Amino acid sequence: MDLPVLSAGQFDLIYNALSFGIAAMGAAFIFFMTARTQVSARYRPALLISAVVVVIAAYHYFRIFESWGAAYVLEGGNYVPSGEPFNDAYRYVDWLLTVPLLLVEAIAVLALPRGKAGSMIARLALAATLMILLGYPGEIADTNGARFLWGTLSSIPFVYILWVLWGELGASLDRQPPQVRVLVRNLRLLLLGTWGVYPIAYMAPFIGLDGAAATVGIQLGYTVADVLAKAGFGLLIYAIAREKSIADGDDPVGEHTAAA
Ligand code: RET
Repeated sequence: MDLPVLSAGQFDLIYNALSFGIAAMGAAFIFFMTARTQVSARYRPALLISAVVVVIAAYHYFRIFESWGAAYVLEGGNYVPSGEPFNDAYRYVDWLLTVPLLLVEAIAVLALPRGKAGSMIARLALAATLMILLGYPGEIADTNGARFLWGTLSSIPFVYILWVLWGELGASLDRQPPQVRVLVRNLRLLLLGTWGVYPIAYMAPFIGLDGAAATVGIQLGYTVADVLAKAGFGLLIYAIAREKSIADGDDPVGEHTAAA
């Protein structure tokens, strides 16, 4: 899409949201790396994956932030396109790398037998790749018609992923220790609530928003959803890993096992 002219407020909103994205992902990286010692060895890989996801995101947010700054110049109180393109591909490359990793984390929580987990990861990762690759041509399309077509195609694997995860996370509740159940329920809601924001933000141009408002809606929506889907999701995974360590009688911090 061609970049629209933005008011100073609109430009700054996105500028600050992207800057917040860098800070949030960077801080989450430090947290996940240090929190690894608070869960038993079984759950450390999950925290490492969270750390990898947010560090990949911190890098991409830095690149998106730089690209956003270069794409506009201040002219007469408004921000007008500088002629340098804004590179939205950073987001899609980020998703290509991070969404499969998030799926691995979600599936790890299910505590499935090894063989079943492997095949589910393969199917969902393939669907996620299709979802992202089909969405990109729509993101950069010049017409709303093309945007709609690619968006619809991308929604097919999207619905499939959420359908499978929602069902499997629900079915796993019986296998979880009681104090973990509420966390897994919250994880399921967070998943649906944050993943659902992406297609809604993508649809901004269809719901009557003009060029400037649509651009702001898309960028703000993706950024908020990314912070919650990556850092927020990782925090819940951490909480689950911590509770499971305690339930397994293997709390490395010692507070709970000492009393037992
Ligand atoms: C697109 C295109 C329009 C249709 C749909 C989309 C879905 C994107 C999603 C992205 C999720 C990203 C995550 C990143 C976290 O690291 C591609 C916008 C359905 C669901 C979870």
